[in-house]
Amino acid sequence: MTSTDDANANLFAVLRAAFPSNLDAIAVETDDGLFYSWRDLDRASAMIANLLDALDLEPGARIAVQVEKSVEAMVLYLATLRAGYVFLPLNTAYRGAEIDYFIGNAEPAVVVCSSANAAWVAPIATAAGTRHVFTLDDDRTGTLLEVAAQCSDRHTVAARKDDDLAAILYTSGTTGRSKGAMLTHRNLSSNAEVLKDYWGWRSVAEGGDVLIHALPIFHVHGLFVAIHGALINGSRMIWLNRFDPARVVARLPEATVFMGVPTLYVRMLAERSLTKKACRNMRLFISGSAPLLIETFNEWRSRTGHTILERYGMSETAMLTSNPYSPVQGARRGGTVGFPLPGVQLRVRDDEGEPCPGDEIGHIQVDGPNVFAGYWRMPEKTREEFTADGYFKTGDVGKIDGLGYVTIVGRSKDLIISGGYNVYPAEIEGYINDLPGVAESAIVGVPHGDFGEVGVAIVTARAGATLDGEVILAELKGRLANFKIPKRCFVVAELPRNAMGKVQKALLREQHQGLFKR
Ligand code: MLC
Ligand code: AMP
Repeated sequence: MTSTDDANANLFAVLRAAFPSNLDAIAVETDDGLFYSWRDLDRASAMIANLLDALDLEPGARIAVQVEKSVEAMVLYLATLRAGYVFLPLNTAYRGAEIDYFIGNAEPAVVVCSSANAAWVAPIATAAGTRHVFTLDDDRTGTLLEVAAQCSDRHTVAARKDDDLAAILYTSGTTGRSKGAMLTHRNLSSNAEVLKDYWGWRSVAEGGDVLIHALPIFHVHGLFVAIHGALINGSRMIWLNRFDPARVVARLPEATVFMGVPTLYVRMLAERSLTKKACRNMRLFISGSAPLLIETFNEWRSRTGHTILERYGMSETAMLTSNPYSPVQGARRGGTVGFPLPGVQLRVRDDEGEPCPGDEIGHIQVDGPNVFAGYWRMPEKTREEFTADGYFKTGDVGKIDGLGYVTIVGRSKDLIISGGYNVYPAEIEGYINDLPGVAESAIVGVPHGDFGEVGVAIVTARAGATLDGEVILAELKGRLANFKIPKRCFVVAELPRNAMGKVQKALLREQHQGLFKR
């Protein structure tokens, strides 16, 4: 629901209003046996919000956070919203050069990192002008909690308007450096409200839902779709700090909703304990962030009796489409991402920007209250990514059939999605090309049974130099997040090129597509 003039559009206020009336009920139960009530979430977020307020930060200050997953890390997110600042989550896999760029670009007033990383993160933050560095670990320790323990557990939610920023999510780019997608309170709350209805979340009076939360909380899927989904429905969460397929399957009988990227489903299918009986109380399995193979969709249905609901979204837009929840709206069709969500306008255009006739394939463009406010300090880039009439160019290629189902058939952006994480070849090629003896390189995505798709590097040497693929990969480790490291590296005499001199990535993909057969 969007706010009226006198209502507070702060997303925290929207989520807080949905807490159940019994604040002593359990809100989060961790897999290692800790219980947090709704009152705990309220009080702990108030304490951290008071800590932030006491720092006297400027309006719109960014709070950058690179910490291991924990309930306290989620509370830090809620506290940032509550105090009206801008949350900037960072993947825990990012290393020095990556963090240096994000902190330098976003200029956060506060950085929160794990104590294990503080020795290298704090100097980067200080050099970028960050005034406050705190630590937070996944065992409820760290300076953030020590200071917050001194703060009051009462806090008035900061008043924010629809278009005020709530979060910045960095997404890599096909060229150049990462861009910070600016998301407003309205972007996030409108999406949460729509999904609440669309996915049929059950109120406490209807028996309530229980979500198993097993995703990382530094991306849209785990941070927004899953956490907002549970909170805005007053639903309990079973919380795993790390995805462990056996533990998720063991907790399924107590749960009703699960969200995962396709790799999570593939790994759960490898568990013999995954049976119809284990899923007897489940209401809904949701998949997204990467294409779900039809084999996985079918195997899941025959093993569990449940049909996975696949949906499609992006950092810049939160959720865009979803297969139907209710059979009245239609069947859940494997291989499609369903219908545009209520309020989302989605269209398919050809290379010239003209409408694609019938169900022809073209570029997916979107508009709606969920579409972001632009890239942080990149007005030019923002302009390039929107059409003249205000639609965002997703970079995904797809089609809409006669019934309205959207299918994603590829991407116009040179992107590999590996286990739900985005890897941009241009970024990795840049690092490889800087290594001594390298003439040039190409990274292509090839099918992989576990991660869906993984990167493979094909490299050529400068005249007189001798290269070793294993040594190149070892060089990349430590500089780049581990999920970006190509799974194989081949040294070849030359890269195949077309008549225009462009590297033929399609040919390289074809040559290497059998490397990681299921
Ligand atoms: C880990 N590795 C990966 C990888 N994850 N490599 C490629 N792709 C990945 N996704 C590396 C590890 O560092 C390790 O390398 C080796 O691969 C084996 O790791 P593992 O132990 O099997 O990995 P694990 O820690 O279990 O992590 C796998 C995973 C994780 C699937 C649980 O990747 C994950 O949580 N993915 C979810 C991502 C997600 O939430 N995406 C949402 C984006 S939002 P080495 O060298 O150390 O041995 C979005 C919008 C939307 O896209 O629509 O939702
Ligand atoms: P991110 O930038 O990390 O938010 O990733 C967004 C991208 O993930 C989208 O542009 C799509 O390419 C991809 N994506 C998300 N959901 C799906 C899905 N269900 N099927 C295929 N691709 C998806």
